[in-house]
Amino acid sequence: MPQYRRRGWYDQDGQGLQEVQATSACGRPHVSLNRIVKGQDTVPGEFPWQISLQLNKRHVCGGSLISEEWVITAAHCFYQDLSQYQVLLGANQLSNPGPQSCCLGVKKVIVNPTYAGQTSSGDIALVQLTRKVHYSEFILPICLPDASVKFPPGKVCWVTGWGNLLDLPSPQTLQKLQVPIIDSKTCSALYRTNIADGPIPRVIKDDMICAGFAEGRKDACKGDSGGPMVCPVGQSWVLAGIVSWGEGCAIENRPGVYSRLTYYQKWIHSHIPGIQFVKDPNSHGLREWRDIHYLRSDTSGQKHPGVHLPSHASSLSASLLMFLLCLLILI
Ligand code: 4AZ
Repeated sequence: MPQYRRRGWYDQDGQGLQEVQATSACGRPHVSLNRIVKGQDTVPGEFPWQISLQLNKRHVCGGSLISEEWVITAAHCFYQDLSQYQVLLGANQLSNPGPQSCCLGVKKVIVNPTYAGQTSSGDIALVQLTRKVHYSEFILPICLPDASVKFPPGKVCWVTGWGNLLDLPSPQTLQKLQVPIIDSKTCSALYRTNIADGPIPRVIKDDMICAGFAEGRKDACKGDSGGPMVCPVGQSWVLAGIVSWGEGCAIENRPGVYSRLTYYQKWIHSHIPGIQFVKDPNSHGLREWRDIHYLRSDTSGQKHPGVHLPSHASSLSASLLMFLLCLLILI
């Protein structure tokens, strides 16, 4: 279901035929993700948050639209002067982006300060566009997860990208791949099997999340970097990871490693205060049950730091003391 009010067609310079009035709902593509498309090609509008980061008009990385003027991508995509970068939105076929697409310049890039070169932590960057985009059925933001959202092992998510364009036949249609989440301990163990000397780390850090297949064969690759790995949470699609690194691509025991979005909620919020983060509606029941359990533990005498007795409880004990005092006086 489209989450914007559609008044007709438009162009991105505002000089178009008619205009689309968009209300900002994230993670709800007009085109259903369940639609089966032969092979791994996507159809236009299926992943409307996907952008192509271009350096001197050449695709270098993927990225995701997160609001009308911000894109999120990998830190390792930036190695040149900002003026040489552009962001292409609303495209499905790179060699034929079409009138629904739009190319904007980059006003500002905020690279995470912990990023220290390839395969390091902090491979995440915020990109401010030179102006706000108009949402359409081909240009919509992805939801960002609240820090509390869990992406359990085995959860099936999607990674998208144009990959290495040399390998992608014309018209270079955006590719999609289903990848299950792999827990970090298992992923670290996989990365320690058959190790060769080299700079590849063997421990998956807290700000990383793995997804893919121990047997290899299917994976994201170089030109997919910075692009989205999205998972269903409640009724929306949420950005769980950003394509970051891997030892080669689609190699046995070397699944894809992504920057973990939940780790960066505070950092993103500090730079874009107005941005929303979605919670998992299905985890509420568990939280309520846990709260009840905690309350029970409290009444059974267990102490929790920061838990104070409610004021009516202290006034009750004061009244009891007064009653005992009166009783003593009477005796
Ligand atoms: C890269 O070099 C890269 N197999 C990105 C993703 C993967 C490997 C390498 C995942 O940007």
